[in-house]
Amino acid sequence: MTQLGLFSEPQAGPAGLRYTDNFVDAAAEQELIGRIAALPLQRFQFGAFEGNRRVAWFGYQYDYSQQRLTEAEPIPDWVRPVARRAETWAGFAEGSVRQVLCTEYDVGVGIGWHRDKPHFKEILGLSLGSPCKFRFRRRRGDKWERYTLEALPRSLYMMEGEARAQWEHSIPPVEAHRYSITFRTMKQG
Ligand SMILES: O=C(O)CCC(=O)C(=O)O
Repeated sequence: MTQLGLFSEPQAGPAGLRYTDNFVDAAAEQELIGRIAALPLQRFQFGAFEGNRRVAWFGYQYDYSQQRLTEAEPIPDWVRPVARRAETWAGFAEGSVRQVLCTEYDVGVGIGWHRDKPHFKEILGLSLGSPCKFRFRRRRGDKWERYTLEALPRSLYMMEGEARAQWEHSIPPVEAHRYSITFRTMKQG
Protein backbone atom coordinates (compact mmCIF):
# COMPACT_ATOMS: atom_id res chain seq x y z
CA MET A 1 0.00 0.00 0.00
CA THR A 2 1.34 3.40 -0.86
CA GLN A 3 1.60 5.86 1.99
CA LEU A 4 1.53 8.82 -0.34
CA GLY A 5 -1.01 11.29 0.86
CA LEU A 6 -1.03 10.05 4.45
CA PHE A 7 1.69 12.44 5.48
CA SER A 8 1.52 16.19 5.00
CA GLU A 9 5.32 16.43 4.95
CA PRO A 10 7.90 14.96 2.60
CA GLN A 11 10.26 12.32 4.00
CA ALA A 12 13.36 14.27 3.06
CA GLY A 13 13.87 17.88 4.07
CA PRO A 14 14.60 20.84 1.84
CA ALA A 15 17.72 20.55 -0.33
CA GLY A 16 20.48 22.53 1.33
CA LEU A 17 19.36 21.76 4.89
CA ARG A 18 21.98 19.99 7.01
CA TYR A 19 21.62 18.98 10.64
CA THR A 20 23.66 17.28 13.34
CA ASP A 21 22.83 16.29 16.92
CA ASN A 22 25.26 16.72 19.82
CA PHE A 23 27.25 19.49 18.23
CA VAL A 24 28.23 20.69 21.71
CA ASP A 25 28.30 18.69 24.95
CA ALA A 26 26.10 19.39 27.98
CA ALA A 27 28.83 21.34 29.81
CA ALA A 28 29.46 23.60 26.81
CA GLU A 29 25.71 24.08 26.42
CA GLN A 30 25.41 25.31 30.03
CA GLU A 31 28.40 27.61 29.57
CA LEU A 32 26.90 29.12 26.39
CA ILE A 33 23.46 29.54 27.99
CA GLY A 34 25.07 31.35 30.92
CA ARG A 35 26.96 33.65 28.53
CA ILE A 36 23.82 34.48 26.54
CA ALA A 37 21.70 35.03 29.65
CA ALA A 38 24.31 37.50 30.91
CA LEU A 39 24.14 39.61 27.71
CA PRO A 40 22.13 42.86 27.62
CA LEU A 41 19.42 41.16 25.54
CA GLN A 42 16.84 43.44 23.89
CA ARG A 43 13.39 42.67 22.49
CA PHE A 44 13.70 42.13 18.73
CA GLN A 45 12.90 45.41 16.90
CA PHE A 46 11.09 45.42 13.54
CA GLY A 47 10.98 49.17 12.95
CA ALA A 48 8.01 50.30 15.03
CA PHE A 49 7.21 46.76 16.23
CA GLU A 50 8.77 44.56 18.90
CA GLY A 51 9.06 40.78 18.88
CA ASN A 52 8.86 38.78 22.10
CA ARG A 53 12.17 37.06 21.64
CA ARG A 54 15.20 38.82 23.12
CA VAL A 55 18.39 39.17 21.11
CA ALA A 56 21.96 40.44 20.97
CA TRP A 57 23.65 41.06 17.59
CA PHE A 58 27.35 40.87 16.89
CA GLY A 59 29.34 41.80 13.80
CA TYR A 60 26.37 43.28 11.97
CA GLN A 61 22.81 44.15 12.83
CA TYR A 62 19.91 44.52 10.43
CA ASP A 63 18.17 47.83 11.13
CA TYR A 64 14.52 47.42 10.10
CA SER A 65 13.70 51.14 10.31
CA GLN A 66 16.57 52.05 7.95
CA GLN A 67 16.31 48.72 6.04
CA ARG A 68 20.05 48.23 6.00
CA LEU A 69 22.87 46.51 7.82
CA THR A 70 24.72 48.49 10.43
CA GLU A 71 27.85 47.52 12.33
CA ALA A 72 27.35 45.93 15.73
CA GLU A 73 29.69 45.04 18.60
CA PRO A 74 32.49 42.68 17.54
CA ILE A 75 31.87 38.93 17.88
CA PRO A 76 32.81 38.19 21.51
CA ASP A 77 35.78 35.96 22.32
CA TRP A 78 33.54 33.35 23.98
CA VAL A 79 31.59 32.88 20.71
CA ARG A 80 34.65 32.53 18.49
CA PRO A 81 35.56 28.89 19.29
CA VAL A 82 32.02 27.61 18.67
CA ALA A 83 31.70 29.77 15.53
CA ARG A 84 35.00 28.28 14.32
CA ARG A 85 33.71 24.75 14.97
CA ALA A 86 30.55 25.55 13.02
CA GLU A 87 32.67 26.86 10.12
CA THR A 88 34.73 23.67 10.12
CA TRP A 89 31.61 21.46 10.20
CA ALA A 90 30.15 23.45 7.29
CA GLY A 91 33.44 23.33 5.33
CA PHE A 92 33.91 27.12 5.44
CA ALA A 93 37.16 29.04 5.76
CA GLU A 94 38.05 30.50 9.13
CA GLY A 95 36.39 33.90 9.59
CA SER A 96 33.49 33.16 7.21
CA VAL A 97 30.97 33.71 10.00
CA ARG A 98 30.73 37.49 10.25
CA GLN A 99 27.40 37.92 11.95
CA VAL A 100 26.20 36.28 15.15
CA LEU A 101 22.75 36.58 16.70
CA CYS A 102 22.11 35.29 20.22
CA THR A 103 18.41 34.74 20.92
CA GLU A 104 16.40 33.86 23.99
CA TYR A 105 12.88 32.40 23.63
CA ASP A 106 10.84 32.41 26.81
CA VAL A 107 8.08 29.79 27.15
CA GLY A 108 5.36 30.60 24.60
CA VAL A 109 7.66 32.63 22.34
CA GLY A 110 8.52 31.64 18.77
CA ILE A 111 9.47 33.26 15.49
CA GLY A 112 7.17 33.84 12.51
CA TRP A 113 7.63 32.76 8.90
CA HIS A 114 10.56 34.46 7.23
CA ARG A 115 13.68 34.08 5.12
CA ASP A 116 16.83 35.70 6.43
CA LYS A 117 17.87 39.02 4.90
CA PRO A 118 19.55 38.81 1.47
CA HIS A 119 22.78 40.37 2.78
CA PHE A 120 23.55 37.06 4.46
CA LYS A 121 24.61 33.89 2.64
CA GLU A 122 24.65 30.65 4.62
CA ILE A 123 22.86 30.41 7.96
CA LEU A 124 23.85 28.06 10.80
CA GLY A 125 21.98 27.72 14.07
CA LEU A 126 22.94 26.14 17.38
CA SER A 127 19.97 25.18 19.58
CA LEU A 128 20.39 25.34 23.36
CA GLY A 129 18.24 24.52 26.38
CA SER A 130 15.18 22.88 24.87
CA PRO A 131 13.95 21.31 21.62
CA CYS A 132 11.92 23.16 19.02
CA LYS A 133 9.99 22.39 15.88
CA PHE A 134 11.95 24.16 13.16
CA ARG A 135 9.36 24.44 10.40
CA PHE A 136 9.90 25.00 6.69
CA ARG A 137 7.45 25.88 3.96
CA ARG A 138 7.54 26.87 0.31
CA ARG A 139 4.84 27.70 -2.14
CA ARG A 140 4.00 25.01 -4.71
CA GLY A 141 1.20 26.34 -6.96
CA ASP A 142 -1.72 27.03 -4.64
CA LYS A 143 -0.36 24.76 -1.87
CA TRP A 144 2.45 24.89 0.66
CA GLU A 145 5.10 22.19 0.73
CA ARG A 146 6.09 21.71 4.35
CA TYR A 147 8.78 20.08 6.43
CA THR A 148 9.52 20.09 10.17
CA LEU A 149 12.96 19.53 11.64
CA GLU A 150 12.92 18.49 15.30
CA ALA A 151 15.86 20.58 16.43
CA LEU A 152 17.22 19.08 19.65
CA PRO A 153 19.14 21.10 22.21
CA ARG A 154 22.89 21.02 21.44
CA SER A 155 22.21 20.41 17.73
CA LEU A 156 23.38 22.50 14.78
CA TYR A 157 21.53 23.12 11.52
CA MET A 158 22.67 24.81 8.34
CA MET A 159 20.59 26.36 5.57
CA GLU A 160 22.10 26.97 2.16
CA GLY A 161 20.84 26.59 -1.42
CA GLU A 162 17.09 25.96 -1.67
CA ALA A 163 16.60 25.70 2.10
CA ARG A 164 18.00 29.20 2.39
CA ALA A 165 16.69 30.84 -0.78
CA GLN A 166 13.33 29.20 -1.53
CA TRP A 167 11.99 27.97 1.79
CA GLU A 168 10.74 30.11 4.64
CA HIS A 169 11.26 28.96 8.23
CA SER A 170 9.55 29.57 11.56
CA ILE A 171 9.46 28.21 15.12
CA PRO A 172 6.09 27.84 16.87
CA PRO A 173 5.90 28.99 20.52
CA VAL A 174 8.41 26.93 22.51
CA GLU A 175 7.31 24.81 25.47
CA ALA A 176 10.46 25.42 27.52
CA HIS A 177 13.06 28.15 27.63
CA ARG A 178 15.22 27.98 24.51
CA TYR A 179 18.33 29.82 23.41
CA SER A 180 19.98 29.84 20.03
CA ILE A 181 23.12 31.17 18.43
CA THR A 182 22.74 31.96 14.73
CA PHE A 183 25.93 32.19 12.68
CA ARG A 184 25.72 33.95 9.30
CA THR A 185 28.17 34.32 6.45
CA MET A 186 27.92 37.37 4.18
CA LYS A 187 27.27 37.74 0.48
CA GLN A 188 30.02 39.52 -1.42
CA GLY A 189 29.73 43.26 -1.99
O1 LIG B 1 16.38 30.40 16.89
C1 LIG B 1 16.64 29.89 15.81
O2 LIG B 1 17.24 28.81 15.71
C2 LIG B 1 16.20 30.58 14.52
C3 LIG B 1 16.40 32.06 14.48
C4 LIG B 1 15.96 32.69 13.20
O3 LIG B 1 15.36 32.08 12.34
C5 LIG B 1 16.26 34.10 12.97
O4 LIG B 1 16.67 34.81 13.92
O5 LIG B 1 16.10 34.57 11.82
